Amino acid sequence: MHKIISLTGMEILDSRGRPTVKAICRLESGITAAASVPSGASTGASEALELRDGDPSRYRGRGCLQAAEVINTTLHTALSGRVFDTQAELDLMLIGLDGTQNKAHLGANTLLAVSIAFARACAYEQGLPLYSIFDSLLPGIEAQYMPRPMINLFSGGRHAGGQVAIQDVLVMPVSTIEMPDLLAMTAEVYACAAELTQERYGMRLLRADEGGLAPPFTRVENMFELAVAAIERAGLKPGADVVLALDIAATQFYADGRYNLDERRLSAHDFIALLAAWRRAYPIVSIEDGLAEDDWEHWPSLMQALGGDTVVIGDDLLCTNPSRIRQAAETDSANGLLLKVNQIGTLTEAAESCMLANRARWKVTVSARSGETEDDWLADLAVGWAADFIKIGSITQSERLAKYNRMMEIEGETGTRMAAWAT
Ligand code: 2PG
Ligand code: MG
Repeated sequence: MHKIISLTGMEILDSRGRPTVKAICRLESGITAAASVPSGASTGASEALELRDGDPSRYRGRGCLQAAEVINTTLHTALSGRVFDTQAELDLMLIGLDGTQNKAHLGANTLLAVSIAFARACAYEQGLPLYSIFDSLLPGIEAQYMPRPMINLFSGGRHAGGQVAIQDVLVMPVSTIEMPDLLAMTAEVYACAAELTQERYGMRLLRADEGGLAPPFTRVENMFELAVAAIERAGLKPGADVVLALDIAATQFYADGRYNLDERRLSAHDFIALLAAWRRAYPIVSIEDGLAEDDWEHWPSLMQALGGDTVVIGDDLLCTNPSRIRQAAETDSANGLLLKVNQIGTLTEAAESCMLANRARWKVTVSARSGETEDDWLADLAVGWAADFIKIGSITQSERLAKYNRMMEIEGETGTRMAAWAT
């Protein structure tokens, strides 16, 4: 039983210097907890909507003063003085108060900030770590292992000004089961990649939104070659010590039925063949958004070509939305869910998405957004929901490191390790 006494909203700034929302939840016991929400750049068309002010004279329309006001007035008035036994009770009330399919009325940013602030307040009240509270939202899920991080190395697309079409090349150290080793290996690969960038492109380092490196690659393949070279320079073996994961974010370069990659204009069929060729040529283990979000017709072919030995992840395709996940499972369009809680707007709905992915025996990757805050709840969520992977961004910049550091804390506290990597 948790009685809310007050809700407070604030506009704060995210890692891109753009406004986002923080909520503070106070319970009758005097316990107070806050939570901040992130925001994407390569957003899926089916994502729940953020409430933004739209006043062009302030943050180019991106202000969140109205969102803060919704928490201070509408949500505070409706929820304070009420008792909630479970997170689901609170979330259902938030969903009901909004009353739309895509949170267009009150905003997914306001609702999620309150949803998570309440979860954290409940954790404090019971003297439990936040991951235990998240764990209790998904009954039957035992967090046996820590999620394995896939870590941003190079960026293009919407995260780096579009110098190359593909959005992210990530590295995933696999020859360790401990976070401190994994981060040390990644730091070395990142340092080697930075040196190589300087040698080959003769430029000072430019960082993308998630802290990845963003040299002026002229072809997509240069990204993979440089990633492999960086792994080798770090004294590690590509494929055995460190593997690659890709976020193609294909929606961003799809138009009129064609995938427009540098000078290439490919049909879905040819693009799938190209992805399969990359998969053979480089140590790639997972491919996210390999096709556009509405190219449902071709996702089953992508799965047939790659699904046997590759995690075929839907991000914009699925938008953490239970109905899209059901559709993808029925049509065998993916075998991996990218789970971003703010794509749907409450913890309870995201938990349903996670449960559906588990039921379909998919791999689950809990993911940050390209615009993040210093809040670290994402690490607890990934652990509590027993995700296979966690995607936070590069190992630079405090909005990312807050989560990596929290992962190390949880590993230390619980003694849980990552599952040994099976090839
Ligand atoms: C993605 C995310 C995180 P954004 O596409 O997976 O990398 O990006 O938050 O911009 O949607
Ligand atoms: Mg993505």
